[in-house]
Amino acid sequence: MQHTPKGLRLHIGIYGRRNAGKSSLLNRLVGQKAAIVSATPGTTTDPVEKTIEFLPIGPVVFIDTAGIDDTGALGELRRERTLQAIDRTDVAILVTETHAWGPYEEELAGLLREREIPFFVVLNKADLVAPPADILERLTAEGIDFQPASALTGEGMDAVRDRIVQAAPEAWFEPPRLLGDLLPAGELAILVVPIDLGAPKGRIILPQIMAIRDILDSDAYCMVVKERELKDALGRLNRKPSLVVCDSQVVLKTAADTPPDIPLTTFSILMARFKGDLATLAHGTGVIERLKSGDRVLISEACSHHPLADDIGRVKIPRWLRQFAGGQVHCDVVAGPEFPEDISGYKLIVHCGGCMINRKNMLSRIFRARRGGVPITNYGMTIAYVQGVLPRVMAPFLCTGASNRSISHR
Ligand SMILES: Nc1nc2c(ncn2[C@@H]2O[C@H](COP(=O)(O)OP(=O)(O)OP(=O)(O)O)[C@@H](O)[C@H]2O)c(=O)[nH]1
Ligand SMILES: [Mg+2]
Repeated sequence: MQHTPKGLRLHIGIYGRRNAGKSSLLNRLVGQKAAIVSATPGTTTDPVEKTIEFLPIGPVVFIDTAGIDDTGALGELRRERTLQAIDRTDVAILVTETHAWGPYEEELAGLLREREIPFFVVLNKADLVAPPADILERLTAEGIDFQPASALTGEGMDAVRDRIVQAAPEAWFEPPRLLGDLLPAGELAILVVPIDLGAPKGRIILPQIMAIRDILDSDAYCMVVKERELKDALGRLNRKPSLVVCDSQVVLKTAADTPPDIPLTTFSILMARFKGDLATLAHGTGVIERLKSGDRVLISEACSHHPLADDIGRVKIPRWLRQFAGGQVHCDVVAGPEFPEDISGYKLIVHCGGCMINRKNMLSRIFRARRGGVPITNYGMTIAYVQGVLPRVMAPFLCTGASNRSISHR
């Protein structure tokens, strides 16, 4: 990631008056002394750039700037440099002391708005003075997001990081191909689509539709079969398919019916790569084997659907986990748009495929799990793991080198 060209990194600019704590904030965010901090106003003269890997966004450049309120002939030059830095800023952090919001901050907010650069305010030095109510009201009235924090004590820093992620444009979370990169033009894929009780009436589900579209975009083609017909379909072909993709629920049968030299994966695993971070989710499955009786697992679903009798998240996965642990595993199910704040105490998070949320949202959830030190995996990976076929369904990504990118670049 350190080799990512600067032009392909998200640029996060830090702006504000002299002495507001911009350089201190930079140092906190990058976890090292990248910029000089001192009580003398005007310490930072030229913009300081620091490139780092900032999860879940990926490679970023932080730009620390000179105070916008600098004076004198040199001060005017510094101010100019600061204003130039705005031109290369994708996300801005406006730093001010808690009680000091005024004309300079309004000017910066105006400039950022004018250029449609997403930004939020850090009300810094909250350890000294709590943000006054009138300033909070004013920011709220203007629709400006703010976060009280202290770059000195570290208070509020996680929230500042979350706000950077929220402010980052959607385009920075553009996904890799769903499967087109696994399938050369002119080649055939077989899609195994069971039509069971869970299948919606008269339709096939979104990941399957998306796969068909992506195959066509690759100038490749596909055959869609139910699991029962797969063997027969394979037998009729005079050339092997380049890829077989099946629904997780029939992965065991599909793996048995597909000769080992034909690459096989599941729709869930394609979606895990498309929506999230394949490597982290695959890594999370390692915990399943180590589960013990009494452990707690969080089952997280992004949407609230009406559970079926044999529901995957509520019935099947808890049952498998209990079998692995050889005893009671407490599974808490949370469903809906909110990912729980408190994940401490969980040994593992098993997330749904996330078909109803976007990549940015899914990556944020994975990031929160990582930050909380809780391994995370998803339904499709768990099913493949407990059925003993995870290495097989992950193999297509390992041999093509197409395994995972946490982000694609514009
Ligand atoms: N109490 C307290 N002091 C802080 C905080 N953040 C920064 N400071 C102090 O404020 C002073 C200025 O901090 P800097 O980080 O250099 O501020 P800056 O905005 O980069 O200043 P210039 O480079 O001069 O524009 C230093 O003495 C810091 O130690 C904070 O959250 N709380
Ligand atoms: Mg500074």
